[in-house]
Amino acid sequence: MALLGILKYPDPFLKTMAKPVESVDAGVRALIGDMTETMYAARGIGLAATQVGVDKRVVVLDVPGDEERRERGKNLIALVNPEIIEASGSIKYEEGCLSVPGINADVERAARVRVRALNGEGAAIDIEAEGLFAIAIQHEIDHIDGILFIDRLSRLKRDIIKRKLKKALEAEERAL
Ligand code: GNR
Ligand code: NI
Repeated sequence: MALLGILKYPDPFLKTMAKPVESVDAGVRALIGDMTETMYAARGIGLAATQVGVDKRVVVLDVPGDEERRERGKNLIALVNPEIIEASGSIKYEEGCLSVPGINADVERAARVRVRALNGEGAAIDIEAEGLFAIAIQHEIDHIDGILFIDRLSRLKRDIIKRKLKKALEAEERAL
């Protein structure tokens, strides 16, 4: 397994619409393993292949439940070619993203989703999600569609965040 680099905004690759996986072969399983290791190293609850520069429809998630302490691997799941087949309700949650470091903002999404996908073994699965799990699934599917959570904010909020990110990037460049 290997740690992968996580692309950061404004890397243009983050806008890539990823391609469906044709078969969950050894290469895809290796990608899932590397993405899982990278997600844990970055202390994320999810990671999409697009964020590590791979244009395949693959995401990994490990979202802790309500009561349990964060136990690594307990809720680990890989989703290949995930599709939301039902969505209902609405929930607002303060999101963050490993590709947009230092920024948090409220995003409104469906409160419950039903998702069809292949798992890491290539088996068809159908899962129902709510709460933070549902939010994270939608956030990751957005990534493989080339969408960042800041793209879901109002124009005004997005522009303020973009200005802040641009200033942070310039300060970083001056420090070099
Ligand atoms: O680690 C993450 N936490 C998070 C919190 C609220 C909503 C979405 C997320 S996903 C994020 C990791 C990430 O950027 N995945 O793409
Ligand atoms: Ni993200």
